[in-house]
Amino acid sequence: MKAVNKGVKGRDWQPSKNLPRAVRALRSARRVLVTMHRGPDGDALGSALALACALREMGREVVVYNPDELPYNFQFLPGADSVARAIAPDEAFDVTIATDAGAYDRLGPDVPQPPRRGKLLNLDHHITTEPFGDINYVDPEAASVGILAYKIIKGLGHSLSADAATCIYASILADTGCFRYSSTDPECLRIAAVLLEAGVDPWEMTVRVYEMQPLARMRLLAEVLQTLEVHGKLATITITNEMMARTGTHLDLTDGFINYARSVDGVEVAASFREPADGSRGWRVSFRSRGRVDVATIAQKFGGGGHRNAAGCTIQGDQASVRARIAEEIERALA
Ligand SMILES: [Mn+2]
Repeated sequence: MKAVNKGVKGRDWQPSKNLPRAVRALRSARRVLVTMHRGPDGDALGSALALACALREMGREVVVYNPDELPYNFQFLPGADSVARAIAPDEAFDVTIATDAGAYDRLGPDVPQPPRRGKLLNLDHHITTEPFGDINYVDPEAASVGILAYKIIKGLGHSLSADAATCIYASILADTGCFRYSSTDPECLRIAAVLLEAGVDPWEMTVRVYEMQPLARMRLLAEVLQTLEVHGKLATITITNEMMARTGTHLDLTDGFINYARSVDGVEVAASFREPADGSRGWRVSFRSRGRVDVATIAQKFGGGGHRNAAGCTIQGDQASVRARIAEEIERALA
């Protein structure tokens, strides 16, 4: 649900210079930690598992770590069943890879401090990402971080297994909305062709990712769509704790709801408001743009980040004031 950063000015990440640095670090590594942003999505998880698969095939010892629940529709990916929720305090690694993270503080709390984490390799494509790695292989024009994983596996001279290909394909599906968003480019389509040759079955992937939805998710969607409001070019939806309790769902099942708001004819920007769960830091606000408004810039004003057409942030306050602050920023951007 991401990208279209093409033409957006940002830091010059020099991905073609940093790819060989990433490959070199992994070539000499024996123990590798692979992690990703908390509350992982299909790209974060798919790109992490693709690298884990390939590195294990190459004889490396790999730990994949995320403290949070994995997205229900990507739990079938090879290696997802062995993602660790915690890391023992005495563990040490030669390289730690972070995929799709955007910022160091989006990683889980158990990522070891230096020197036990080894070289920190930041793999990302967020336009707003921070250069927190020892090596930052960042390409804001990459359709998904899985594309970067693909290039690293190739760079290591390893041939792509069906398992690694499946994980990369999942990451591309997740971040291009099944090859629909403007992040879809010739490069990801060419790589997708190679993934099919490596054994990926597109229909099977579609079924696993999109057509095995829990009934409770559909019930929740029906409730959330009742909250759809359209004011000019801005559409909003709201997800409350009560709705989730009533339908027996949890946050993990709301991914993609916001696209229904953006898909209304005439809407330029959609925002979704998730009520804070007990103990969380505030309202989780997600943004989607059709392309005219750069929502990454808006999210950044509230301490968040993302891509030009898909971004998010967390804001404290009551619902009315949070909505008013967001609406004001979006209306300014639309003007
Ligand atoms: Mn991504």
